[in-house]
Amino acid sequence: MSDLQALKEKLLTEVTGADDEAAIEAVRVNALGKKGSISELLKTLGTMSPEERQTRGAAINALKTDVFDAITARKSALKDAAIAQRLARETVDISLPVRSSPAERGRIHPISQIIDEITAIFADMGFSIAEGPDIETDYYNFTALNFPEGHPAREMHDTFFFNPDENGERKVLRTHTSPVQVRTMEAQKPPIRIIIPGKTYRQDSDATHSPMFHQVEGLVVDTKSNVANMRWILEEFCKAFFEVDDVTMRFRPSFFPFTEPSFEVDIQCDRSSGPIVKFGEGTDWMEILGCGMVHPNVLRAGGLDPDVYQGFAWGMGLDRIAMLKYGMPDLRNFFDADVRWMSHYGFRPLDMPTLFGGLSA
Ligand code: 2NM
Repeated sequence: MSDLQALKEKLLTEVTGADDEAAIEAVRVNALGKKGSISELLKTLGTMSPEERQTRGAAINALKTDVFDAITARKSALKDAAIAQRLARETVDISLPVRSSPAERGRIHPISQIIDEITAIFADMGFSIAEGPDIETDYYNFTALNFPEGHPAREMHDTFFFNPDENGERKVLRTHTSPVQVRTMEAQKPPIRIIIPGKTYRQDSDATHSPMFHQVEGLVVDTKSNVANMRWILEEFCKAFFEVDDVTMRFRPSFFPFTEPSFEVDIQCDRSSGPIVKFGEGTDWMEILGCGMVHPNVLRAGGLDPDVYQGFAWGMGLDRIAMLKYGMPDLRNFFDADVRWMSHYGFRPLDMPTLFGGLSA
């Protein structure tokens, strides 16, 4: 076998043996590159006699063409194979469900949900939302609300007091949202129809009490506001909030410094069927809110003449109501920031409570 024949067989074996694009490129460089075996042979053409060039020269050129064609064919086959392999590897199953977006996975805390529900109900009755600071002065938290200086209720409320400032003034964490009512009366003329959702603070901590809790209070002031108006509003609220057609309510006489007369309101319910209470009917009563006609001293503190204006107000704690409405057994879970609890008890962010679309459906 001639040396050219032997080289051809060696190179063609290498071509067949190259099993990826890098390997075939290496074969090409070794044969046809600047210092490749065939390139070296081609360099000898110049030293040949014309006869030799006709036979051996033609044979070298034929070898070059055969090897080049073999490399080109192998290269293109390997390239096709690489593409086919990649297509197989990167196959996407478009029938798989889409992974949910953060906006779909996020959850609304039950307290935020309750506030949104209550806001939707009162907004429908023409109420606005009012807000105020969590850190209050003694004046707005107590004095303006008809708690006299030294009145035991100031201590009864288990208030969180700040250290006195340079003027000797002792700020408090508000024990109710009622200071906002006084601020609103100072700032705007009647008719006033507001609700005030917000955080409130008292020194109290167990399975049903947290030192930070939530309230919604309401205030209506006009020239002829009366207990009958208040009763209707609270009844409409309860029907909408507990999502029932009828509620039986009971108004018991009570006492608050800021209202006279004052009432505690119970709603009829049925606790016989487990942790989720049925509201509106049954044989049990459950206290849900306090209310009353705004005391003349409070109207005066708000800059209103009690001979011209009368008002009624109410307040309810949200945390216990949320526990009962949604069957959550322990209040402390509300503030644990536990994602598992939130994904179970939380609400979908795009299901906003409305009266026409359903509050908590
Ligand atoms: C309650 C119960 C009864 C109340 C009264 C006032 C104000 F400032 F207008 F006088 N705001 N909130 C009130 C009345 C709050 O919570 C149980």
